[in-house]
Amino acid sequence: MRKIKSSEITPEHIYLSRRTFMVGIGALATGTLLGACGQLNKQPALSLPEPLTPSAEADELGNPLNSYEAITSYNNYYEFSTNKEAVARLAQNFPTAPWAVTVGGLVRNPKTYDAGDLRKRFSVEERIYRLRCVEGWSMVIPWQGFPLSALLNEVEPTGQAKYVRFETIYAPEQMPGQKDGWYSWPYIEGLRLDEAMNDLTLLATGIYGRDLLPQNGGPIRLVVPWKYGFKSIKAIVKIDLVEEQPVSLWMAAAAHEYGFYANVNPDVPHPRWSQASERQIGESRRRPTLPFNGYAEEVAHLYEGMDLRKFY
Ligand SMILES: Nc1nc2c(c(=O)[nH]1)N[C@H]1C(S)=C(S)[C@@H](COP(=O)(O)O)O[C@H]1N2
Ligand SMILES: [Mo]
Repeated sequence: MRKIKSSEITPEHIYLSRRTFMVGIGALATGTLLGACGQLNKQPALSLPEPLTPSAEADELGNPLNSYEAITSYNNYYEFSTNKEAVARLAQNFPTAPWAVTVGGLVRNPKTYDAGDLRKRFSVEERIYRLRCVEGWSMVIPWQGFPLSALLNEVEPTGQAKYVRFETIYAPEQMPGQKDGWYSWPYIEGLRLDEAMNDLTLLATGIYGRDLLPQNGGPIRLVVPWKYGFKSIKAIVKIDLVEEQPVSLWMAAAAHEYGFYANVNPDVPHPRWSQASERQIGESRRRPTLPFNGYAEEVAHLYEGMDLRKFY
């Protein structure tokens, strides 16, 4: 895979001049250090499990799958680092078992599951999905997982439940990024109940036939393929059915830049950059971004009558 130049991407986190300044200085200092002692080249490659062969080599639109190596080495996971290429190493010893996932709130059958049991309880299938990051890059990933609707049907949301709220583990001793006071940890995300019940919405437990590695949000994470990647929250420990629209970590940090709905939409630019095109990691050309990331047929009906500009 071609190395990604940092100049090609617009980091999600640079929205504040103070922060831009600090990140700039940090990058400079690191660059000098690396230049002086060539540290980067000395680091041994992380050992990865052997990926299993997926059912297809491309998604339904013909886009090639990204390699297991690419998917597991270029990650957004602010609990570990804002440097995508540093996440895998920093997360490599993060313990993903045992792992409790508590499902509660406005449900008839609240329950705490072990993540390992979840994959036995619900039938895990392969789903090849495009992942589109709000920063303008994308990947095609063969996930293993089960529809979130299967879990929700088991806990039975009450008539009062309107939204689903997801919470990532809070473990600052193991996740150095959670000591960064700029963000309101833990990471929170949310979906409207009908979005959560849509068949595309997946709780993922694996990639390329292997258990999710920590850098990809192991042991269990959400995947909502028609929304920008930040909605696909990693390392989930809590799922609550609620009446009010949840406030996500990104809305708390910069509501005007990261809306609740965050449906992939080429016609609505991010306040600081266009969303009209994207680059699939591993390629150099840019391709046009598709409405709802190419899943309009499955999900556009969820937003009928809504002003999709307003609900960015
Ligand atoms: N808890 C948590 N979940 C997260 C993030 C994060 O920083 N923390 N980053 C999000 C973003 S911005 C993207 S693009 C995807 C990236 O998933 P990947 O690293 O598996 O490709 O995870 C999302 N889920
Ligand atoms: Mo992202």
